[in-house]
Amino acid sequence: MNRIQLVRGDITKLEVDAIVNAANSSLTGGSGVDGAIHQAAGPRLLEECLKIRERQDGCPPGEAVITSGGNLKVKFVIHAVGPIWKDGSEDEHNILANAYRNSLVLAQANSVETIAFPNISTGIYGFPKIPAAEIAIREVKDFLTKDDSIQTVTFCCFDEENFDIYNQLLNKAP
Ligand code: AR6
Repeated sequence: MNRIQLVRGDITKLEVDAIVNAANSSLTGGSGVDGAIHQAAGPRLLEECLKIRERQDGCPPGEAVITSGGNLKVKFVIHAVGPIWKDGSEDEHNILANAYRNSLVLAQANSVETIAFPNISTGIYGFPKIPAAEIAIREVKDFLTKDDSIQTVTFCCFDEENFDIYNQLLNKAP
């Protein structure tokens, strides 16, 4: 089976071991997918995020932290912080790659076998969608070649534009 899957829709509806949240450094929730995840998971998620915040003072861009799934049908939510897009000269590409890689490292450390990602940074944070998808796919493919504990990684695209971009890139010859 292909270890990389593509779906279009709401990530809070997926039944996987872990979903990734496109969070911000304060870990206190927000709008976009962050808002949808906190809304669906219930207040326990924010409580856990606040405990992490006390312990380590938030989460810098490129890093990720893990909580339970609250009321969601997942074991974990991995809160990854992507870069805010400026003009591409502020290390945004590497920070985005780190956000994907560090989420996968956390997933692996917690025996996650199935994980779904939203399109981190391509909403409010304004990262151009095509390079963001190229980075996401590259990081996931690289990780999966070195890891055999994660069975499937699902890219969950909410908007049609991202879905079409991933569809094209994933169906291109390697
Ligand atoms: N399921 C899957 N994807 C979604 C959903 C959903 N329910 N809702 C939106 N998306 P964004 P960012 C897609 O703005 O750019 C928050 O306030 C959306 O179409 O959620 O990383 C945080 O707290 C887009 O493709 O995240 C931060 O402050 C993708 O999710 C800031 O926004 C990411 O869009 C993070 O900005």
